[in-house]
Amino acid sequence: MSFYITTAIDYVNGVPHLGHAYEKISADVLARHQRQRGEDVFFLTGTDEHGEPVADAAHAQGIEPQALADRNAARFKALLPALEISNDFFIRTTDPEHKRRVQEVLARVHDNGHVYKGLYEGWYCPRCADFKVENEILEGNRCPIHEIALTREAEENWFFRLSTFQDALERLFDSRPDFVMPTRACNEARAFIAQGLQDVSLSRAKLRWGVSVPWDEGHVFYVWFDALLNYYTALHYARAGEDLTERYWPAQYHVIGKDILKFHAVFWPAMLMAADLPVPAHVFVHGFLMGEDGRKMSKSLGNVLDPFEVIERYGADALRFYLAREVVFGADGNVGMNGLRARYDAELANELGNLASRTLAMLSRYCDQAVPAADTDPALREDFAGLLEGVCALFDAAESTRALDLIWQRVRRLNQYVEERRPWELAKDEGRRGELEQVLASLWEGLRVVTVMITPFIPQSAGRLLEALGESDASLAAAGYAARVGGATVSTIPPLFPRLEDAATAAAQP
Ligand code: ME8
Repeated sequence: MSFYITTAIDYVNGVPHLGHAYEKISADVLARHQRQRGEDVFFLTGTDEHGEPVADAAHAQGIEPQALADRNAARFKALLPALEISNDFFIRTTDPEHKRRVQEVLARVHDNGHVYKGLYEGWYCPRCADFKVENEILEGNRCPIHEIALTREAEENWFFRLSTFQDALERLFDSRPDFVMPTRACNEARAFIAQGLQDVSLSRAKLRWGVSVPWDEGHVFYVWFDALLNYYTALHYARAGEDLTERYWPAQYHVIGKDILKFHAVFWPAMLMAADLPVPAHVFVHGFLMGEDGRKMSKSLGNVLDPFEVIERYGADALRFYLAREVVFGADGNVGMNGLRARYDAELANELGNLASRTLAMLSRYCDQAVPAADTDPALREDFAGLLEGVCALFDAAESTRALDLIWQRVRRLNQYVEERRPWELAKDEGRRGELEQVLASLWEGLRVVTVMITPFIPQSAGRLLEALGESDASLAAAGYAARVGGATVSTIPPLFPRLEDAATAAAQP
């Protein structure tokens, strides 16, 4: 089965921040899990480069929009490998292939009779690049998101007949209650539709920085339609000489933040229907990251979690793990350096790190690095029964935080098993050699299983650990807890998650 997953594409008027990193990591976890299941995955991310916010920011710096876009797109792109994001393509909406395809699709929408020319007048936020409807506007005609003063704008432009899709959208939401996930976001989208949909402006006459309207060259498309179409256009040119549309369209998940719900849950499916294209399976709406004090992160408040600082000090896996574990996917969460440090110490270093070094050390010391050929302990087998199915079922519902919790319960169970069975004592008694071998074989198998399953969250550490366990198969087909094991050769490795006081030294190592 094909599994196409996308993130929002980031505005290049600013530089990447933790919210951007969080979204890319969250989508990456889903993509990696599906690859482990053997699905045919395509994972797209990129940058949103047209529109007023970018043009304004460029002019404020005295440079051309393209120069600003080039500079900042490079920073967004560079963030991806640093976060171990496994995207298959990076789209920039200034790519000529994207622009051509946007024109083709929207010309079809025009030819299908869904656009008309009219006069638009309303309150406009240049930061959102969006007109605001009366009931959203804050006192003093301010933007509900940016709180800045809105400007009164009137211009002749092309309109998309969104209002005529009212019934079709209601039917879509009725027939597919999980079209927008989670439920809270779905309800919000439905409430927006229930208010009654107004037509939306599709083009801008004043702006030059955008994709020109093919049937009226004096206009450029409103940046949101250009941007939304990235999910579709990328498949046409992501692979040279190949069109991936048939293979991957429609997407399984568009992963987005809650501030851009209306565009993805309402405008986007209507636009696709207007272009005779199938709509995506799901729009998944994640929450917002806030500081540990519950306030929006800001440098002046000193509650910022800087992704680059975390990566440098603890590695990308620690950041990925912390965000996936701390912030329930689909809900808001408070994050910061204190919380990260606490989970790093307690969970990564003490629980998983310790389990790994103990298991590898005991197999080296007592078994000469060879995993004993033995039946695994039925008690552990029982504790692992249903784990794979449980993790997959949670991932099917995009509940990655709960999936991680299920895996983590087994990490804790394995540590408890070590304490219960005390292999170092068994090793003192030659008469209990069989027992020792069974305990170590069972531990090895448990550690192998959790490592395979946790790979999407901490890919680099999991890869190192699997290699040390002498087992290279990271597919989920290999993630069942076996009744009998043996034969692999383990090796010992430096701590996966060095203790904090050691972190600086470890970072200095090659
Ligand atoms: O909205 N916590 O771009 P963008 C979590 N270009 N997620 C956050 C966040 C936070 N504190 N702040 C932002 C745009 N995000 C458009 C998208 S898609 C066709 C066009 C998320 O750079 C935000 O919700 O403002 C969005 O999903 C993504 O980062 C990009 O935000």
